[in-house]
Amino acid sequence: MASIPETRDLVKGILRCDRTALARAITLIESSHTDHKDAATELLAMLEPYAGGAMRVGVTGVPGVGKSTFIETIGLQLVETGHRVAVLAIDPSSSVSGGSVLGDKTRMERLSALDAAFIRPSPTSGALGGVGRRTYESMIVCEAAGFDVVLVETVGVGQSEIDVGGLVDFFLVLLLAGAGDELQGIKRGILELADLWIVNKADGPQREAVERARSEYERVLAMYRTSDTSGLGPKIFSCSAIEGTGIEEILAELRTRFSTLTQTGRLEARRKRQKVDRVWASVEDELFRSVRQHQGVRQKWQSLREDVIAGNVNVPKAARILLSVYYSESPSSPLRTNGGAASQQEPKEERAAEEGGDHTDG
Ligand SMILES: Nc1nc2c(ncn2[C@@H]2O[C@H](COP(=O)(O)OP(=O)(O)OP(=O)(O)O)[C@@H](O)[C@H]2O)c(=O)[nH]1
Ligand SMILES: [Mg+2]
Repeated sequence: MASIPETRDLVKGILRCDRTALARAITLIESSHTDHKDAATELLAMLEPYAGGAMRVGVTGVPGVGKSTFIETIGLQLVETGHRVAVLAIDPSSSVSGGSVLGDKTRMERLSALDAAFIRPSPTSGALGGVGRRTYESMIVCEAAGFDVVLVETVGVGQSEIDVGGLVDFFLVLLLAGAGDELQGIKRGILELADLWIVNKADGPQREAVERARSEYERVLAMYRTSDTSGLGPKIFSCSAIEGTGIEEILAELRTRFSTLTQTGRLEARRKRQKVDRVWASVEDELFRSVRQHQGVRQKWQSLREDVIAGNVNVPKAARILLSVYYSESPSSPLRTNGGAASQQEPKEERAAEEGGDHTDG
């Protein structure tokens, strides 16, 4: 799997949109095996020139709000109008809805049956971080395979949707009626990140409640709204993902926004910033994984854990002990080549400077 000729074959397969090659590539990306990571890095380098052509849309919301149904409905409409649609569904290990990965696939039966669609559920169970990295890299693969819309489904209960917000061009939050203004446990930060707020299940006896909720959300949104003339500020919609009502308007809005973003150069600027962020997110990921898997750290942790629980060692001390084991027993670690604290100072400052210019978009 790791050899260059094999990677070349994989690239050829992906460019032909061969399903087996696509699936193999994403499996490679999801693997935490060091050899696989090298191969994945090589693969992405070859695919990147062909990527970047899709409209990237993140869809989040509490379990059961209708994300998969919504994605299938807009996916079908997009395919009908000539698009090729890839769906990446992230299932956080902490998901309350347990086992929804399989459910997602079966719930998107109609979409997954189409040649112009590709659906890939990505379990995060047991993985150490990396949701953002894997999703970003899988997105590149899908784009290279010619999909011009990538929809990312993620449950709005944890960190993953915030990571995903930094990967996509648009971020949609699905909401339910009747949950009052407590915003259904969704973090305020997510709502502020969102481009479209969509109250779903506007059908049957709930239709009126949805319209009431929509006005309620309009009021909430008015509190955040700044003077925005670009048409890119957050907006509220309602729809029935099951019946397909309200979907046209949402798609029209996405198309308008996408062309505004493209024509004004904001899309390119946004993606450049995301790319820069991805580098640091990958470093963070890689370091975290490396520390967690480090033999000496794992050994130390066995006894240290008990000391922390018993109150003999406090939290910051315990963290420092683990890190000192990691640094002292990682002679080949690039972290040590420039020596200790001074080498870490620089990137930190650099990062702060980059972050400063980063949230002005949208
Ligand atoms: N009445 C009504 N029900 C809907 C609508 N959209 C989804 N549902 C139903 O709500 C339930 C959950 O839908 P999903 O699309 O699986 O929701 P989800 O947000 O993807 O759920 P998780 O992936 O488990 O977080 C299913 O029984 C759907 O049939 C809608 O527009 N109207
Ligand atoms: Mg779902």
